[in-house]
Amino acid sequence: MITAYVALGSNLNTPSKQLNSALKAIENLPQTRFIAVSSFYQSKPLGPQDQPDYVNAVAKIETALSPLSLLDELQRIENEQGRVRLRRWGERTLDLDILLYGNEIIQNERLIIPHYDMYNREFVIIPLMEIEPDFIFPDGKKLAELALNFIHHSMKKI
Ligand code: ROI
Repeated sequence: MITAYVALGSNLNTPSKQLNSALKAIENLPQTRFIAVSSFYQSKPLGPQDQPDYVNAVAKIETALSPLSLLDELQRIENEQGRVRLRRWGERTLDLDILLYGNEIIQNERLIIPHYDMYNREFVIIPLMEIEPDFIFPDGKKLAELALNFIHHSMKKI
């Protein structure tokens, strides 16, 4: 079993409901054990500001699925929850991104792991910090050090 972290985000159609039903679907994934989820955070949009605030969280799982099978399953969940994405960097019903998959570095046309921009996103780093404060990234960076960049973050736990 490989430990993986999944970022959840939504800013349409009652975001916290979207996250809750995605978490139920993640709990039911084949060959996968659900370990933990962070609090839900309300965050200002990264991208165009004329869109609703997001709700974000990070989940920890253990899985025997390959990275691409896990991606397929997460995309299925996005689609089953009626995913809409109105524009690039714009509002969406549900985003499920694989942040990390063990210590693997993956550069595939469908999948880049670690997530290419996770170090810069407070709505990823702060929830991850909540569930894994001692985490060290595959490149040796310490999560706790990155989190110092966001100590004055404006996200509210909801
Ligand atoms: N902004 C926030 N706050 N949270 C997200 O999950 C999120 N997801 C996105 C973009 C459009 C980049 N902005 C976001 O995909």
